[in-house]
Amino acid sequence: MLDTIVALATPAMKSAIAVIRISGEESFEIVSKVFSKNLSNLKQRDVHYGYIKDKEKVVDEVILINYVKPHSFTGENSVEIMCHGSLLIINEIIELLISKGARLATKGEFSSRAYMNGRIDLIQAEAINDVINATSKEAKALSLMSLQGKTTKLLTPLKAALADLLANIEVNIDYPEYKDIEVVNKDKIIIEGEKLHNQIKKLINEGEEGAKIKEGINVALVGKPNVGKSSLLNALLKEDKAIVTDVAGTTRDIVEGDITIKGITFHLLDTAGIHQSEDIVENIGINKAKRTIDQADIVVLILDSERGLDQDDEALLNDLKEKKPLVVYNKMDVKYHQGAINISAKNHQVDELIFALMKRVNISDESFSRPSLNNARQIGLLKKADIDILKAIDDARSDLPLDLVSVSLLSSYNTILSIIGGNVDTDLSKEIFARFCVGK
Ligand SMILES: Nc1nc2c(ncn2[C@@H]2O[C@H](COP(=O)(O)OP(=O)(O)OP(=O)(O)O)[C@@H](O)[C@H]2O)c(=O)[nH]1
Ligand SMILES: [Mg+2]
Repeated sequence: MLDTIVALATPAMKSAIAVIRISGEESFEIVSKVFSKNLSNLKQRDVHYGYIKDKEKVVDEVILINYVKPHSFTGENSVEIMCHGSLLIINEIIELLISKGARLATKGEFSSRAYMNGRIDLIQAEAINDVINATSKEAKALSLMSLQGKTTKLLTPLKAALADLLANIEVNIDYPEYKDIEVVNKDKIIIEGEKLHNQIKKLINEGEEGAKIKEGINVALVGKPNVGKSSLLNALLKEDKAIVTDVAGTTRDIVEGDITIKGITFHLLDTAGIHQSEDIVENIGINKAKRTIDQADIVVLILDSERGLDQDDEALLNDLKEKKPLVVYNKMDVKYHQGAINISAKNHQVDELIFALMKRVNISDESFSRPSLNNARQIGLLKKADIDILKAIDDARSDLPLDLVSVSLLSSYNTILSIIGGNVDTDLSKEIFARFCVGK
């Protein structure tokens, strides 16, 4: 039997109400030992009013809800105690519950129990965190779709098509006498394989779009010293965050800030001016800037309109070639460069850059309202599943025997399943038996 666990579900700070959560087989018994009412024999969900007591001493007046398994978040008997939000009271109640047999929950343990008890799949478990951590309402909306199971459903047709194909191959090999069965040959595998490959590719593309909305875009502001990188950061943030001076080499550390435009969060990273320097401290900053460039999704290379392109700019342009930087002329109040992106950071005129950034991100409107498999784990597994499908198509083209081709298909199926977190063995046999009366 698993331990009964307890944890504070609301932030550990002073508030009007706090919620303490208990889950596990003995939840009702343990809470009954400290509550003014006996909950041991409860058969359905209910709300109770009463007192938490330490022997005869009243600790707090509370409302609690009991959930009877399997109808709770974790799938176990659970109790939520709503007490007054004083840290003293919260600690006293939790300590009391521990003294009566509960154990402090580890991080994510309630969700992991929900997953183990089949209340949620892995995609939903990940979504819980994403909903809590979302920094824009668009990102939250996407995560909420995953939590509601809409994202999991994206995999249903893929799973079914793969299971169909696998089941057909299996039956063709093992039960050749079975007459009703569709013949699976090399051509069929190639045709079905291509369809699967296209479906997965679409999911990957949509996932990558969703990831941009959910995770945001890292934008590095780079350039030689004094071109106005920090001024640009401040203008975009509409805040005096970074130090701006006319001394070259002002910025040393990375200065960060977020802006959200039309639902897309940009993580802006102001960097040290890059040039040949003898200064030890400045060089540390320049190295940090170079690392920031490597990790950026978009690099904005800022040039000084007045000074024009010089050797330092040319060197940077050359180093950044692979990153395809957005090249921006700052200080347009001094000089305007026709045909280029012009801004004036100092005067907060940055529209042309914002327009170019949005164009570069290029997210379709549907991406905001469409469920997608959009975290690194999900996208990585989709890519792995795709590689196996392509291998199966290749194997079929090379006339490999069906049972060998099906090895890659099965691997792809298992990978798809592991995105949801299903049990591979039972799942495929269930799929097969659902389709055929083999072995009846
Ligand atoms: N005329 C004009 N001056 C600007 C503009 N933007 C920035 N400056 C000036 O350029 C100088 C350098 O600005 P910063 O923002 O500190 O430049 P930086 O690129 O961050 O410089 P480092 O941190 O030293 O690499 C300051 O004197 C700014 O006031 C602009 O749009 N027009
Ligand atoms: Mg600076």
